[in-house]
Amino acid sequence: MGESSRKVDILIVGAGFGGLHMLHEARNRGLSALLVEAAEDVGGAWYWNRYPGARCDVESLVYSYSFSPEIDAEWTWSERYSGQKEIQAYLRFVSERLDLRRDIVFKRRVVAARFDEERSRWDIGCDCGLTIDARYCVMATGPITVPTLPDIPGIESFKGALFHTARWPEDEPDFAGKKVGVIGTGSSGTQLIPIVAGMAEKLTVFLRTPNFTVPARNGPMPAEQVREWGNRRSEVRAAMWRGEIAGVGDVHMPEELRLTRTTPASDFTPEKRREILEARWSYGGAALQGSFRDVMTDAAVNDEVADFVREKIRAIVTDPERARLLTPTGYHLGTKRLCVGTDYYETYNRANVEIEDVQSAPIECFTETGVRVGGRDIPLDIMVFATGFDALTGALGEIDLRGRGGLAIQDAWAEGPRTYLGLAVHGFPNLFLIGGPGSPSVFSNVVMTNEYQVSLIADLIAHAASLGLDTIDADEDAQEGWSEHVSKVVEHTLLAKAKSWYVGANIEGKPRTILAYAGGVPTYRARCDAVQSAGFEGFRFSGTNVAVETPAHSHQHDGVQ
Ligand code: NA7
Repeated sequence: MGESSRKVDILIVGAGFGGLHMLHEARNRGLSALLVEAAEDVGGAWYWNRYPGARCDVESLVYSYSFSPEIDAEWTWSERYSGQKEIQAYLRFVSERLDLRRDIVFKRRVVAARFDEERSRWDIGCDCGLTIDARYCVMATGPITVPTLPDIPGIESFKGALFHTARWPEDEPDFAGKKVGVIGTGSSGTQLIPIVAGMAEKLTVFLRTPNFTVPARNGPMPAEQVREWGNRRSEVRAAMWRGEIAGVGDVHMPEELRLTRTTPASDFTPEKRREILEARWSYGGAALQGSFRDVMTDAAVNDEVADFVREKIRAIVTDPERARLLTPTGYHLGTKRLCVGTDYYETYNRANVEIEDVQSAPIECFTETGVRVGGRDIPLDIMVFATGFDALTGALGEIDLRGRGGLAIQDAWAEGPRTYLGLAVHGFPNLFLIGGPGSPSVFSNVVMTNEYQVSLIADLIAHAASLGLDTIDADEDAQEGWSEHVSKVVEHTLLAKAKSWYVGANIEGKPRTILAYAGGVPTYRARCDAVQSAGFEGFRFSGTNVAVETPAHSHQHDGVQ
């Protein structure tokens, strides 16, 4: 076979955190593996989201791999919350360190994957004609990777430049002396707005729903914290798995403050609660959402935290009308992802920044020279869309993915995604998901849960091999049980009321269902560990009594040139 077709044990889609680790793990387990990536380099979401200000909202010390003590020891983060460039550099470093590139094909997009029932293998097709024949297929396609654009008439007539934050060009656009518009004030818009405001002649923010934004308090990583991390990382990560340290970090938070996240708000006096909120606001980052155990389950507690942020907004934004427009109302804090920013509200005190309230008067259309809002023409040289993603199901929906009987994933998930443990989909044997629907994914430190899923998938494949079987499918009842649990877990939380991408509400026609598992990583892990201890209960193993190919050297693919 030539370069246009490959045969491997395991095909992995996506070179982000999950996919790269899966490739390494597959090789370690003696499987021949190939990774296909649409971009021209590693990084996944961190390759594409290179807009000014793109930064992690989880502390970098814990937004990093733990599976290799060597990598952990050899890499030092320079900031508390790393920027996109540094995170991509880290993934490049890992790729070189583990010699991953030799099994990665870049600039190829998987467009079709069909399960061949007779051979119990996946036939995978890429946009360029490359086909891959693989026993197993792992979709490490990322939970938030497919960008969405609002449907605004006349967009093709606009003579200026258009950018989406998630498809940012390598050559940085020049904002100097330009009139720039931004649509979207979620995490991406919130990070980008202060940076662009500092470069553009004028910035107009087209604001629909104001978000709750907390200050990151980012800064250089203090040397003593790096040293301390070197001694404490295993202990901290174990505490994270037990739920004692939040997935977003809180790594250096004083113990007394950290523990308030496991205590109901009512255990504290109103004065003490205020003190805790102030301390967490000063600590910075999404730690505020974890101030008390019941922030996401008790509306009154949530209101207290939300009111605290609203007060901060009014204290920072000097113009009362702007402060009013920027103050979130009508939904609970955290039901839309809490934004972590730097100088976000302060930016609205700048003379070159305007707010257009597009909730009251939506953008009517693009014109050649800008946009029309409420009958007024607003001139623009550049419009930036920070308008979000078709989250969790978007990436798989773009692939012509077919399981048994030619069933398309879009049909299997017509009423919302159903998975077993977020790992597998009934009727799609030997297909595994990392960070996908029904897993903790975006409700967790996704790097940490991805790592756990990678080892589970590898163990599952090894288990099948030990049985001499080659086909692994999720049992339908087990899948239903898990999917019901995923829905039930949010019933008692405020998340169920969310009108956000967490439930597909940002995409017209997308079924409204909670897309990720909100039961917490300790519960998820306990459930998966129990399943594994019971011989991977809920999975069905079958096949032709052909053991998984285990080549002596991982880089020797069958028939691969
Ligand atoms: P988000 O959080 O989905 O934010 C998208 C923003 O775009 C949000 O403010 C939307 O307002 C706004 N939007 C979308 N369409 C429109 C139209 N037509 N008009 C005005 N405003 C619009 O995406 P992000 O990229 O910021 O963040 C996604 C995740 O990536 C983030 O949570 C991190 O985990 C990384 P809306 O709220 O719908 O009124």
